[in-house]
Amino acid sequence: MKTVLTYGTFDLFHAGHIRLLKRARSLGDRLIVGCSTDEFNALKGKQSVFSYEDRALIVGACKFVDLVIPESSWQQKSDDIRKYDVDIFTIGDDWIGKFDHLSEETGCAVTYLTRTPDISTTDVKSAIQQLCDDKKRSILGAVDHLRQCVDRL
Ligand code: C2G
Repeated sequence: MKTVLTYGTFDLFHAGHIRLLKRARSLGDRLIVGCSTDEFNALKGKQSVFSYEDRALIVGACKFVDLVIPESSWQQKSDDIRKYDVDIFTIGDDWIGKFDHLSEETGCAVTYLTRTPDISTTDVKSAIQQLCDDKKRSILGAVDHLRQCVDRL
């Protein structure tokens, strides 16, 4: 039984997250995912749309995921690797090299998976913001048109 471990925020769950979890799971027989708590995200300078409870629920419902644990500190990785007897630590290559030290510390393999291009939670947030701005502009345009009509009465 090969155990794989990865971590992430997984906010506004998207295809990039799914592809990462699918490939991570294919490296072994069970996949454990450390989902960042809201407090830890604050430390990372991130604020999620969905709460930790909701993000953990969504990640846990993914068929590639066998167990979700809270991620509340940078230091917990080597403890988690020992606690869950992890064989492989993996994460997207936007973190390349950042966790190599875990293999020296724990003996587990460390591998980075290529990120899915052209999709990110930040992009999803900007797209939603754009939709809101467009809607607001059209409403303001309509109000302005109505005001002109009233002025002509
Ligand atoms: N990811 C990906 N392709 C994307 C977006 C994300 O493969 N287009 C991967 C990331 O590389 C990461 C995982 O999906 O492995 C989760 O991404 P985030 O939610 O952005 O996680 P992050 O905030 O980077 O947290 O201790 C490590 C941190 O918890 C990582």
